Amino acid sequence: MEKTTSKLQSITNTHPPLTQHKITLDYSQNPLGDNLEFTTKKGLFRKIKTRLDTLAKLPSLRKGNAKEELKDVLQKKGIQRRDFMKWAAVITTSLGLPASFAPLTMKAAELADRVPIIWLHMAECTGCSESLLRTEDPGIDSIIFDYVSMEYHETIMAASGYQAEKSLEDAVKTYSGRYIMMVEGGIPKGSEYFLTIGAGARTGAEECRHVAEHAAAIFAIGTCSSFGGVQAAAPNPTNAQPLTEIINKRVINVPGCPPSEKNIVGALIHHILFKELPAVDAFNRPKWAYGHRIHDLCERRGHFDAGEFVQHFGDEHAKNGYCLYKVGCKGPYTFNNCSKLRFNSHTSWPIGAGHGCIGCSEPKFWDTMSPFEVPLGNRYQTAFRGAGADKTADTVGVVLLGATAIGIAAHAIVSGAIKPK
Ligand code: FSX
Ligand code: SF4
Ligand code: F3S
Repeated sequence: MEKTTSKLQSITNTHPPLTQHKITLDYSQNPLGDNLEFTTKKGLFRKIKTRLDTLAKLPSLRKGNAKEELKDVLQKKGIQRRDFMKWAAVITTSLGLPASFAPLTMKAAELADRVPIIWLHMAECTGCSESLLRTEDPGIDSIIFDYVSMEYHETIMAASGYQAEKSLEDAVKTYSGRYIMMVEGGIPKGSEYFLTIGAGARTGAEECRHVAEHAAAIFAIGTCSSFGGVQAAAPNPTNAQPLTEIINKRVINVPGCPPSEKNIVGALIHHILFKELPAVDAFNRPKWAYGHRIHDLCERRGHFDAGEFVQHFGDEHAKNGYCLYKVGCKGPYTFNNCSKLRFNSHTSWPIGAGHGCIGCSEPKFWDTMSPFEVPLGNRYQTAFRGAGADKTADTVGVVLLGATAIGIAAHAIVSGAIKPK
């Protein structure tokens, strides 16, 4: 005891009280230079503002009503400034930025017409574009995608045939090194001619390689271009592959079948704010959008924890909004932000509508997560000597413990599945 006291005394004698320490940050002495400044809120704000000021000096690239600013476009559609501010607050916090940065997000949206976009369609259903382009009651996300400088997008452009190919070439040449490339759909590799596009019958892979060569940033929009998707499902007759297997440049994946409009627009706003690529997970998905499991923020999570499950679609428990795990929900294995942001201007989402998550933002989900209305647990070797999460839930006996066991098994599967590349 005596020894301890004397040791403590010697520490307090040699170290002045903490309150006497003055912490100063001298950026000129900092070996990380700008990086440390970047980590402070003020420094980050300054950095983004400088980036936006530079963009603001560039002319709008929109054709036609080029002088019409976003605020006028929103007003015409009956969207109030207050709604735009609310939208900006949601995007800002989703991107992991302080709420006080919302004015910067609004500015970034207003400058979206300074950034040219080339959007390519490969083998897919166009649901990813549809996620944004709904014409009935378009939300702010849809309007922003209408406002950007979309230089090439086969679904919405008027040109066709050779004229369309010329538009693509013109856009690549004019905006070389500046445009964002967004790709929707899986891409046949090897026998590339399973997918040919346009009057010149160029293969999808050729088109991707050509456009990627001059792109400033590349986004795979949807699970098909991110991971192969439905056409890459077994037996994958066309050898469809994700974009990363076709080109040799860094790709940010924005999966989902389809991805939500918020994740597509968020990816664009992040690029406008930072010009840099976002922090990503092991599957190159932005952490701001795919950092949590569906299960973590699900509105039915309380029922899961209480062991209250829908046993069959249409039963009393379904009417009571119980957890959908036993009718196949894959929310515990799926990383996405649907439970927080929902779809269609925040109106609903799969689990809200009464069906389990099918794991649509995960690699190979058509093969690994199906049959979609059957729980996954029994088909995986888990921490419970291969008994499977569902069997465990049924046999443990204590309802709460059963639910917890599913949670543990789900964690085990997820952490086993996610390995850095
Ligand atoms: Fe795939 Fe996009 Fe699924 Fe469809 O086109 S992600 S099939 S919703 O829409 O690529
Ligand atoms: Fe929600 Fe599905 Fe998790 Fe149940 S299992 S809490 S429905 S995500
Ligand atoms: Fe897809 Fe599941 Fe969201 S099915 S849309 S990741 S709730």
